[in-house]
Amino acid sequence: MAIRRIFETPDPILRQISRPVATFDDALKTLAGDMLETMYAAPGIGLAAVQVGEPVRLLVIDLQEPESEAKDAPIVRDPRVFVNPEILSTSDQEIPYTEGCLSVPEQYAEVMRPDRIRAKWQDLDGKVHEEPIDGLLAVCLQHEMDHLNGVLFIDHLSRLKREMVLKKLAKWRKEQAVDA
Ligand code: GNR
Ligand code: NI
Repeated sequence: MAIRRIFETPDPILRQISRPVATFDDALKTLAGDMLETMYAAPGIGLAAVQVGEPVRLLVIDLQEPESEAKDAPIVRDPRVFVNPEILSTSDQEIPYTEGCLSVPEQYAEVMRPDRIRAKWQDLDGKVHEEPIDGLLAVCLQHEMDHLNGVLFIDHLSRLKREMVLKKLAKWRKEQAVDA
C-alpha cells in the first residue's frame, strides 16, 4: 500500500466526472487500499478516487468514531469501500453539518444536505448492496459522491461565503509557504 498525493482546488482534475468502474480486479483493490492509507494519514473520514488523481467511481469512508459513548473509548477502524455508488432517494428533511475537505485544506463551512438517503453501491468484488443511510455517514457519502461528479462542498455555499473560504485558503497557503 502507498500514500498518494491529494489534489487540491483549483486543480482541474477535481472538476472531472469520474467514470464507472467496470473491472473488479487487483488494481481496484490496490487503489482502494492506497486510498484508505492516504485517508488515515491525512487524516480524514472519507476520500474519493479523483482526489488522488484517479477519476473513477470509487470512494472510501471511515468515520473513525469511538467504540462507545464512554470517555476515552478506543477508536476502532471501520473502513468502508463504495464502488459505483448511486443515491436512489433522499429525505425531504435537510440538516446542516460543518464540512471540510482534504482538497480544500483547513477550511470549514456549514452545508445543508438531506438527512437520510437510500443508497446502492458495489463492493470490491462487484457485489451489489442497497441500504438506508443516515447521520454522519449520509453526510460523508453525499460529500464523496459529489466528488465523483466534479463538485466540491464550497459549490453548495453562497457566492459570498465561497469567496470568503477561497480567500482564507489563499492566506493559509501563504502562511504555509513562509513556515516551510
Ligand atoms: O475528512 C473529511 N471530513 C469531512 C467532514 C465533514 C463532511 C465531510 C467530510 S469528508 C472530508 C475528507 C474529504 O475531503 N473527502 O472528500
Ligand atoms: Ni472532500
